[in-house]
Amino acid sequence: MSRPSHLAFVALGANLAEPVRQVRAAGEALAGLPQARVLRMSSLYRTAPVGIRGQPDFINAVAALATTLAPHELLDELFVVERRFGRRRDFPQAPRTLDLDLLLYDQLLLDGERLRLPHPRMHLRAFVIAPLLEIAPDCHIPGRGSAAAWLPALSQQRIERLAP
Ligand code: PH2
Ligand code: MG
Ligand code: MG
Repeated sequence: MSRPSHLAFVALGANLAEPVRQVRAAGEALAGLPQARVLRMSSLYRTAPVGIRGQPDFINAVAALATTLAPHELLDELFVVERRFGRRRDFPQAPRTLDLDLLLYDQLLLDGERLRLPHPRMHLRAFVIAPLLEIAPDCHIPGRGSAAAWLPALSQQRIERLAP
């Protein structure tokens, strides 16, 4: 019997080594994941670093996936892609060639050691909410309400949509 399909949202981010190229290539890597299909990919956004100082701007995007993978299986696949892109974890929030964060998996609430869903800070980050709304304007964040309602509070965060 085939496994049911789930809707997952993944945030892509990079601020090292030609980040535009990294994020574009990461979108293609997501398309190559087993048991997952990219439904939508947002534009790329140039964004000021949040919560860290003295780092280059990021390139961010959000992808919507249909997947038959369970949340932890999907997380493992995202780590595989990060490693393939040369991600090292020197210290928390070190500059990165590629960061893939699982934001949402259906409307699942999860509070595990390895994985918390929804991503606990996603609603506070313009670099997540703006691309998310581009591909899912009606998106609801479990426990947080509509994603659109958070955007006005994030207007101080510098973010610029790049031309395709
Ligand atoms: N990721 C972080 C911390 N700060 N800032 C921006 N603009 N974009 C990111 O992807 C980002 C960040 C931790 O993963
Ligand atoms: Mg992150
Ligand atoms: Mg991460």
